[in-house]
Amino acid sequence: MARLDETMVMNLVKQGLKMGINPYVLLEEIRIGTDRVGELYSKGEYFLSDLIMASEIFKDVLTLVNQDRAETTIASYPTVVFGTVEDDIHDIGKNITTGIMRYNGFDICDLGVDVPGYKFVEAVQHYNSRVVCLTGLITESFDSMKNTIALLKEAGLRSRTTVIIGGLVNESVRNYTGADYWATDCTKVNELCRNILVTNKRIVQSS
Ligand code: B12
Repeated sequence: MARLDETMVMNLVKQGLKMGINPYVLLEEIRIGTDRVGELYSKGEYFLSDLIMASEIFKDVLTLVNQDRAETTIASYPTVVFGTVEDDIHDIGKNITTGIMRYNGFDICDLGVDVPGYKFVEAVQHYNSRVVCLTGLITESFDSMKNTIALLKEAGLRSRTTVIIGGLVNESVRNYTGADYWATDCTKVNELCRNILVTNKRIVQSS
């Protein structure tokens, strides 16, 4: 993956599936590869096109792995509303995260990028969702996250929704925006959502 050799990645994944390796283990390997691509980009060894290429390979792997899983039962959880917040168009991480979540059986309503707060509110109302995931990578996105959460509160939805933020975020951003959780590791979100949705737990209450 770090060499961006799509043919080799696809062949290895096919081989792994044939050998009965848990597809999630394969996906995790690929994700670690995408992190390596990110590091090489940060060092100036890779270009933006390489990052985009990595996300395309990841998408193809997800398609392959999901085909293989067509026969298995997919657990049914309430729809998770996901989107990159207003003014922000970064979606590589969002696409990887939603891909992994879909693979894990979550039904995702992906609103796309540059999503105004009211669209999240409408989607939560429409799907009766209990989890909202917001992606943001630029400083301006923190205000958009805060605004989205304020609109959820205004609509009377905040107490029954858990808001998880991801991207270039940390505890201070979580605190500033009023979100319940933050995560930069997309694999953590599955466990988190399962806990919230299956056990009906809302661990941090902020409204
Ligand atoms: C790729 C990229 C772009 C691409 C985006 C392409 C695309 N389709 O996404 C393009 C070229 C379009 C772009 C544009 C801009 N960018 Co840009 N971009 C990046 C870059 C290089 C990589 C981001 C990325 O995709 N990383 C890889 C993914 C996999 O990581 P990730 O998004 O963090 O996602 C991971 C986790 O966070 C998690 N995750 C993601 N979302 C969620 C959500 C939840 C709920 C959870 C649990 C987890 C989760 O899952 C992923 C895997 O673990 C970063 C620099 C960097 N090193 O981060 C700058 C960066 C984010 N960009 C930056 C800037 C400034 C811009 C521009 C304003 C540039 C400009 N002057 O025009 C514009 C903004 C346009 C806009 N309005 O949004 C700055 C932001 C600085 C800041 N603090 O504001 C950065 C940090 C670069 C820098 N050092 O200056 N950018």
